Amino acid sequence: MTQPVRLERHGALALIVVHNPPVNALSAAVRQGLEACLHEAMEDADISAVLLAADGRTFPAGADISEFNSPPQAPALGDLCNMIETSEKPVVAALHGTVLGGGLELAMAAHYRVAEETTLLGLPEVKLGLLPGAGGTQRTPRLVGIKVALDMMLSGLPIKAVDADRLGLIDKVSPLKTLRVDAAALAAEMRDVRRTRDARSQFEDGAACMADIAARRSVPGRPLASRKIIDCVEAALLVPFEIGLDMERDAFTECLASDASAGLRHAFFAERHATKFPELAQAKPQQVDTVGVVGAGLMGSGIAMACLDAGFAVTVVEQGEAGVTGALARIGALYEKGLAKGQMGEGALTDLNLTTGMEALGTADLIIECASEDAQVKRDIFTRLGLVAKPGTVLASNTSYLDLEPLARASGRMPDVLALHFFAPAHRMSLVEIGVPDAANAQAVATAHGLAKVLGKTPVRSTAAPGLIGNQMLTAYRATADRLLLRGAQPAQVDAAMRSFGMPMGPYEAQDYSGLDIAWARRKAMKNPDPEALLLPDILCEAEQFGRKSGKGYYVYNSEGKRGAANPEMLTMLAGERRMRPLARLAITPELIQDHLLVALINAGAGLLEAGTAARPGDIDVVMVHGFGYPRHKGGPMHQADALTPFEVARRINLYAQADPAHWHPAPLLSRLAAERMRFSQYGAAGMQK
Ligand code: 3H9
Repeated sequence: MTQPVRLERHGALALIVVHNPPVNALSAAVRQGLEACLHEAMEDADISAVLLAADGRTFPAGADISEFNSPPQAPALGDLCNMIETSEKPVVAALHGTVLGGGLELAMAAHYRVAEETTLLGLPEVKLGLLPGAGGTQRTPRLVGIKVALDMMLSGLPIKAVDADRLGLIDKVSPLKTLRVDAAALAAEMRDVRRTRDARSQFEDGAACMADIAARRSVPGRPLASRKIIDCVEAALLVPFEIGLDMERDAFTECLASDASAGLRHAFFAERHATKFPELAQAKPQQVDTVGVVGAGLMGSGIAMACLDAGFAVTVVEQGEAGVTGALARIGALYEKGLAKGQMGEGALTDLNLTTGMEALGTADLIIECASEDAQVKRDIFTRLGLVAKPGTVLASNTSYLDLEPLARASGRMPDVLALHFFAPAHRMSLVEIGVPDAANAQAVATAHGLAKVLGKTPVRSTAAPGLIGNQMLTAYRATADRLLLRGAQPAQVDAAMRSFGMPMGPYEAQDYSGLDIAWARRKAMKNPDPEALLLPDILCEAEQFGRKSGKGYYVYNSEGKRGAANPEMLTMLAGERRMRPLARLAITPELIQDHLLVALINAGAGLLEAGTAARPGDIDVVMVHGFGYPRHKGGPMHQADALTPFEVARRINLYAQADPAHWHPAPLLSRLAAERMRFSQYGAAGMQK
């Protein structure tokens, strides 16, 4: 078995190499290997200098995040850094790839640093609800100053090698392919050690440093990790190095134990697991050069823009000259906006072909239908696509609610049809749900997955069940919010409670924003409408109060679309419906609203898992975070379910069901997990059959 760390002797130079694919994370085995190799190099009289490097795609990209849920194992990364820094023999770090977190801390403890020109260097711990915990808060400001150190740690964003060189984070930039040679030459040249802990020149203007710290501290609402970063950086300025390290260790331990860090770490791994589709092991994606888009309304133009921006040639088919002109205006506006904000490259529209003729899609490798949510319209489009698309073209629908099977049948190409469900605005939102019908072939799925990755999106697999994962979750969330309205809550109370929970918008402001008529059209087309559903949204639509676009909905809006108070007519309608349907009133509080909506989401998620619509609880969390702005630091509803325990969630739902049995139906899987005292994360694992 390959050792995760090896020592090679090159004359008087000890080359210590980390080999722990894929990203050389500093796991316990790597730390133990580093410690052993460092000892060996230090004790060997024939060795005069040490070069730290890594195989593969990167110098360590940080501590091994998967170890953070278990008790720490020796040696601590911080102790290794101290060992390197206090070495009497010069230690040079040869950096490439993404030198992040603990990897950069290791490098900063070395006496000299050389980085390949394409290297990115950063301290992204804050994105995991943490702060650098191996001396980073003390060494970074000593090397680059308080301002840059705080910028790096509070944003978590990496900097380029050339900037790191200019700022003093590294000593030399090396051209591609010559890194180890250049670093070895530096190691041979440097006779002295230069310890970062002794550097004070960045702190000469103490008053300016303190002013910078005070300015950062005055920003309200900073999360725990950010506050601790500021405290520790201040300590770097004010207290001896060792005391600063102690403060950092305590702060790291506190952050590691926080719910926010647990949620963010869960999100990190859930995102990576979600993109692993079983089809990727069965088939390779087809080459996609040209994407076809049928229908360029709001969604279609966003999708077209995202594809153009990613470098695809895009053929958009619209109806009639007016359709083409409208599409051009919408795509053009997105392009201009993106260009002005520096989010888009110039010339992205060069590869756009706007037409009214479906035949133009004959050269497309993947076609996304984005017509209105009308089953007949979509069926007709798929019939045409079956005739014009070249063999093997992936035929995707952006629908989430409609049954895919009739569309696939209409095309005559069942294996090529799937759902590619983008979220609005499609060129910005990071989620794409891929709805996979039973008949879809693996290559079509792999190709759709490949497209989503090239677009920089997070693809999540769902079966093709109507609503996929996201809209089934949304339906449950809204239905429970509606139930609370019948039981005494006002829409504005629900919205305020969910904003303070961390959602970007409450459910009613969100519906007003996107337009109440969309869901109304869907309800009217439903074969079996829910007899318990709130009638208020239908009553509003019948009164042509569709939300922001018509000036009235749950709220009133001024001529610029700015939201005002609750719509008094809506309140009268709601009061009327409550009289017609007397349900036991609840003592409404923000906590009660938040709890009802959270357990409703968990219950719906349990149903999706049992139905097989979602493969993993984490997939549901990724959909909620990326599709609906669910607060990332909470991890997602299924992560929260495990933190509460399914037993507790089931207890609450059963309690709510006693008061309102027509609405609450505990999902069988939730009840089973509760009875067996198990968690969602164990679902499907050994001991529990799906
Ligand atoms: C830290 O360092 C704390 C210290 O200050 C103090 C300690 C005391 N650990 O993203 P990818 C896995 S906190 C474990 O798909 P990419 C990842 O799960 C850490 N595993 O590739 C995936 O596994 P799988 C600070 C990790 O090319 C595989 O590697 N560092 C870690 O798109 C490939 O990942 C960070 O926060 C890790 N640290 O992006 C950096 N990193 O294939 C976090 C990755 O089984 N990592 N994996 O699903 C990243 O930002 C990206 O992974 C990176 C590569 C840019 C490195």
